[in-house]
Amino acid sequence: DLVSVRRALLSVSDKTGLIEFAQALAGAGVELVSTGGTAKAIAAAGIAVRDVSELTGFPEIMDGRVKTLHPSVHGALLGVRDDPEHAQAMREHNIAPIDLLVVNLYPFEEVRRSGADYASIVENIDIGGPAMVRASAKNHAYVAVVTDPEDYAAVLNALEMNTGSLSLEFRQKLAAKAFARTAAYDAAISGWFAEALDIEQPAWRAFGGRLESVMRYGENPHQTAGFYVTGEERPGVATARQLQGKLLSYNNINDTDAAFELVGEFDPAQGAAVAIIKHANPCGVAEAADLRQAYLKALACDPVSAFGGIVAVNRLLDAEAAEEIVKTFTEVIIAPEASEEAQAIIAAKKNLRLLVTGGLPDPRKSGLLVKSVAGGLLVQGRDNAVVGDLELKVVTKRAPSAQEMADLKFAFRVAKHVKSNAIVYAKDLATVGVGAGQMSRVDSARIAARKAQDAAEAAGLAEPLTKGSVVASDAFFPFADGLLSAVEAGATAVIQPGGSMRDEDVIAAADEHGIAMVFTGVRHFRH
Ligand code: 93A
Repeated sequence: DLVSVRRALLSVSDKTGLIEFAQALAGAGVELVSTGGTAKAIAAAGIAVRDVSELTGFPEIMDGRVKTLHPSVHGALLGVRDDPEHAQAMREHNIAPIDLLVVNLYPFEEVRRSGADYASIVENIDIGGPAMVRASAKNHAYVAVVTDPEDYAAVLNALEMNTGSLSLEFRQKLAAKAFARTAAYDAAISGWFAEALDIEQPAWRAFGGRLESVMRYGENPHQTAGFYVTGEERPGVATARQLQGKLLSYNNINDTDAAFELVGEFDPAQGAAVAIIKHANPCGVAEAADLRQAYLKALACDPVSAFGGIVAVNRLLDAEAAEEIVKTFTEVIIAPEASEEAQAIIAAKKNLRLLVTGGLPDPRKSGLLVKSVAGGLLVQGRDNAVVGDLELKVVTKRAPSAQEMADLKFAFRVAKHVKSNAIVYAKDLATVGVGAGQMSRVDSARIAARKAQDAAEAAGLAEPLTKGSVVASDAFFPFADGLLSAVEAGATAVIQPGGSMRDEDVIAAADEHGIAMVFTGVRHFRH
């Protein structure tokens, strides 16, 4: 079952880890053959490498469109070594077998995402790469094919364990991965055509979507993942243009969506809004006169959690805001647009992804939310209730002041985007404490208050930021305890749906403490 690796052909666009890998292969006595750019990179590192043109006796032509598409290459990859006729053909045509193929393809997906022009996207459709990958994967009985730099270490490890050979089981796994890669690659190409030509091809559709990309992994590294786009014309992560940075991961896409849907709640004509998201929950949201101020206010809510977060803004990203954002390690920035100066500032952070959407999503628009359960799919309409459209009912003796009312609406808008049970403290149009995802509402209230306390201590403030704040709850307080916890934290006004059997108790507790409370009549569960 073992194949002894004597000759390798390397042809890679993504040159990550290439030199180390080539060095180790050469060190193990493997003869290296390579295409133009790859050969150049290997030779520049002082490693012996032969150009594929030497093998084919044919130069690379047509700007590299034809470089490996040659019988000497494909015969070397496809020949059945044990078949006397194949062996005879190889001898007759002077075809030296290739035992290891290392290829990653022209970066079609990245180029497409970067918003390149039609001709550049077409030029990045790799033909020779997939042909070699498929040939080697088909002939895995004799050839090993590596399509992911992440696998270089495992290949070297396997070579060392088997003294220069690779097992059938290992080659089979590599072949399966290779075909998954070419399938995803072609799906991306056909998907691009569908979009460019505005045609629908039902055969690609699954759950009303089309496979946009296959990610390296899902929520965790041991899970596989793909990204389907539905074609819904909603400015957001699925339709955004990525101006820079690595490809988005599964979690990045999920969090970026949460971030942008949240800032979509804030009308840019009314104010600049910023949301910072971690694990799909906001750890800071604020509205201000400009984005820089809004970002600083949002960041102050929970600067510890903001590290490695996703930042969404509701206006053109300007240089002043970009300048502040890059001071904290951030994974993704998503904005309707970004100024040239802002782009230049962000360009200094190579890995930071910048996405521009061309607009904001309409929070009132209907749409579908899909979630899977064992053996089924749950489908519901998007939560498109907006607090500004609701009839708010003051239920306490004291009515909120104008400032409290503005903060209450702000907090309820944010609470809609926080995993239940959601408690959001806000002050001066900025969150000061967010409690998310707890099984009891009172725990969410306590966590939000404690986070506000932590933020105050970190900022060297004498008082917790919840002092004189307002609080929003995504669903009714079933008992007075949640409300009392908010009172204890220093909140002066409350917004919640109402509708509990014990509303009277909760209202009485509010009145007793001089709290102003409004009912929205609408709940914002989010799980
Ligand atoms: O333009 S191609 O479709 N024609 C080919 O014959 C060919 N052979 C390899 N693209 C081809 N490749 C691709 O070139 C590989 O898949 C790899 O992505 C890239 C490596 O080129 P270089 O070594 O010049 O950087």
